[in-house]
Amino acid sequence: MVEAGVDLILFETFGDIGEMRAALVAAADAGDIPVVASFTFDETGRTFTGTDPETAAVVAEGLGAVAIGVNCSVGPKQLVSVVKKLGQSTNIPILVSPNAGMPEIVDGRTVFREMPETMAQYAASFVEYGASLLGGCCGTTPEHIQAIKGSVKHLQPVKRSRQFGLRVASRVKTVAIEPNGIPVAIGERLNPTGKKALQAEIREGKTEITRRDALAQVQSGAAILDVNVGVGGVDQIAAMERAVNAVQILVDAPLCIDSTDPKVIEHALKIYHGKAIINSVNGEEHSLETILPLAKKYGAALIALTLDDAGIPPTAVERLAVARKIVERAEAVGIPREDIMVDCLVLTVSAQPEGVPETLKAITMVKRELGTTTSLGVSNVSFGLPNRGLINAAFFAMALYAGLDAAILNPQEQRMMETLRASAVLCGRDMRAEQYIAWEQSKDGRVTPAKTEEVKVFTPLEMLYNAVLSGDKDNIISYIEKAITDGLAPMDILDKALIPGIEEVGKKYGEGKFFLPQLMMAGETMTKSFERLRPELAKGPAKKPAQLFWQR
Ligand code: THG
Repeated sequence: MVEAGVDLILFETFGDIGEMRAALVAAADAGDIPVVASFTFDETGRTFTGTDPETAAVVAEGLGAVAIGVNCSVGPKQLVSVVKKLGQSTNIPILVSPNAGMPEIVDGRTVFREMPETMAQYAASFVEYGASLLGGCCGTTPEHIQAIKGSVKHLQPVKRSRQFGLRVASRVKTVAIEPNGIPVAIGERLNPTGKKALQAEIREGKTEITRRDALAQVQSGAAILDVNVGVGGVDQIAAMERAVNAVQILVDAPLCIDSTDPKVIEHALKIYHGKAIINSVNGEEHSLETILPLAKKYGAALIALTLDDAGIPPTAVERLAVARKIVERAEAVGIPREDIMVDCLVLTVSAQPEGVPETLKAITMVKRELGTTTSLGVSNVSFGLPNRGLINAAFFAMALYAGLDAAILNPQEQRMMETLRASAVLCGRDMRAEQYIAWEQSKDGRVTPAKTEEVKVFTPLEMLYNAVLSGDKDNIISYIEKAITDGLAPMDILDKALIPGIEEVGKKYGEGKFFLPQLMMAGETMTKSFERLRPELAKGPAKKPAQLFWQR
C-alpha cells in the first residue's frame, strides 16, 4: 500500500492488542505513513481479549499511531464511556465510527436499527468527550453520515493537553509511575542469578517456578515484574519467549525486560502485548546505538543506567551528566523524556561507603534537573553484610526520601513492602494515608503472608487442576507423568483434575474474569494433556471416553 502511494493507513476493528502491535510495527517498517489504530470494544468496555481503552491508547500511542479510534463495536450508546476514557487517556486525535447498532436478522435480511438522528446525537457527545474524527461502521448509510455531519459541523474539537508522565501496560492494565504517586515495586525474582532451581528450569525449557514466582510477587504487591533469563549456554531468546508468554497471560502486571543482549530484548518486545520497560540502556555509545532504536520501534519505556564507557562515575554530578546525555540522545530519536526512568546505581556500602550518599544525591538531582522518574535496584547496597534485609530496608527508606519512584526488589520480603508503604505516607506520596490504611485493613483477618520458603504443597491432582486453570502448557506433561508414576488412574486424572479445571476456566470466562487468551491457553493445555493420556486411556478398562467439547 505504501508503494502504491496511500496517504494514511487505518487499522480498524482490532480486538486483540497483540495483533494491533504487530500491525503498527509492520506499518512503521513499510514507510513513513501516518497510521490510525482503531479498536472494537464490547459491551463490557474492553476489547474481546480484555484490553481497556487507556491501555489501548498507551500501547498505540507508544507505537506511533497518529490517532486512536474505536469503530464497529456494539453501537453508539455503548461507546460513550469508551470514548470518554480515551479522551482522558491520550492527547492524540480520537476517531469514533460505531455501527448503526447491532445487526439483527429480520425476514432473512440484516438490518441495523439506529436511525440517522440517533447516530447524529451520539456524534455530538463524542465530540464533547474529545473525538475529532467521526464516521459510521456497519449499517451506516449516506443519510447517517449526512445527519452526523449536520450535528457536528459547528462544534470545535476539544483541546486536550494533559500531562501523563510514565505509563507502562500489560495486555489488560496500565500502570503509571508518578513523581508524586505511590512508589512502584518492580518484582526482581524472575532472575536466575544465584538461584539454582530457576537456572535448571530455564535450561530444561520449563516455566513452573517462573509462573509460581510471578503470581506470588504480584500477590505481594509488585506492580511490575522484571524478567531476566540470563543463564550461560542456553538459547536466551527462546527462554525469554517462554517466560514472557507464560507470565503475560498469567498476571496483569506489566513487564520489565531485563537483558544485556539486545537480540533477547528485541524478541521479547516483539512478542509482548503491552508497553514494556527495557532494562536497560546506559551511556555507552554501543548501548545508545542498539537500545534506543528498539525502544522507539516497539514503543517501550526505558531504564537508563548512569554509567558509560568509563564505568560508574563516583559523584552525583557526573551521574547526572550521563543521565542527561541519555535523555538527549533518546529525545533525538523521538523517545519522549517521560518514557525514561533513570537508575542512579547503588554500590556496595561495605566496600564503598562514600558511594551511598552520592547515589541519594543523584536521585534528587536527576528528578529536579531532568524531570524524569527514577528507579533503583536496591539490594546491591547490602552485599557482604549480615542481615542484608535490614540494610536494604533502611537504604530504601532513604532513597524514597530522596525521591525514588520505583525499585527493583523482592516484594515477598515483607519488610521492603512495609518500608515502601510507610515511606509513601511520610514523604507525602500517599495523601491522607489512604493506601496505607487500606493495606493495613486488608491485613486484618488474613494470616500473615507466607514466607518465601513456605510454599503450599499441592497434591498431583491439584497441580493438574491449577495447570489447566493457568493455561500451563509448558509443564502439564511433566505433571501428568508424575501423576501416572504416583499410580493415579488416567481416568481420574481426566475426571477429577483436567475436566474440573477446564470447566472452571469456562465459568470464569463466562463471568468476564478470564479473557480469550486465557481460554485459548487452557484449551491448548487440555489438548496436550489429552494427547499424552490417550494411549494410557486405551490401555485401561475398555471404557471409551466421550469426545470432549474443546476438541470439537
Ligand atoms: N538496576 C537495574 N536492573 C537490575 C539491577 C539494578 N536488574 C538486576 C538486579 N540489579 C536486580 N535484580 C536482582 C535479582 C535478584 C537478586 C538481586 C537483585 C538477589 N538474588 C539472590 C542471590 O543472588 O542470592 C537470590 C535471592 C532469592 O532467592 O530471591 O538477591 O540494580 N536497572
